[in-house]
Amino acid sequence: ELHQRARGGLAGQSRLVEAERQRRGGGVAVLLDVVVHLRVGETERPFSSVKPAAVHAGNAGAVLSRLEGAGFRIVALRLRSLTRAEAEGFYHVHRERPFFASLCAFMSSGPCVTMVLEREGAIAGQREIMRATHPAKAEPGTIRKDFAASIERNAIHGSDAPETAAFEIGYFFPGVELI
Ligand code: FUP
Repeated sequence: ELHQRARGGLAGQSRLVEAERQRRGGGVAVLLDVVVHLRVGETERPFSSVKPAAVHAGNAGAVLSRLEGAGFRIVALRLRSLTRAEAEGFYHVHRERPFFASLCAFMSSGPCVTMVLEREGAIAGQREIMRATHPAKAEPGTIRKDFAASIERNAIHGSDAPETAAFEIGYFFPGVELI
């Protein structure tokens, strides 16, 4: 059911691109396809989430401030507590890993601040400002170095590719029209 939801999000994105193409007039469809894709390529929209330990510690505002300070615009925002099943669905690529059960227990232990961000080069940019998965390996001034307690409680999640961004946005903001 959770993957159905995510697929709905993907279909929604395709519908938006199609609607934009129609709005601009179907006659020069091929050229417009190129324009639409170039535009999407310039400004990216990754999913982002401040994880429960960082929210619990009162660092959500500071993390958002770092993101905004680095030029990210918040285009969707929701505080939400994940059920265990939702956490498992979100991290399903890691289901065979030894840390999976502990990670999902942690991710469903309290509210997350879930977001969609926007910026040019936002996917690589967010990975840069988050830095290494393990906070001990991250440089000072990065979010994980400054706000994370451990590799599991590492303060923030950020999409690592356009495909994962589409899946994650569909998963957390199903049916939401992003402005
Ligand atoms: P990242 O994309 O940096 O969030 O890292 P991964 O996709 O590799 O891992 C996803 C999450 O699994 C991490 F945020 C934290 C958790 N994890 C562990 O708890 N232990 C590990 O050894 C590796 C990852």
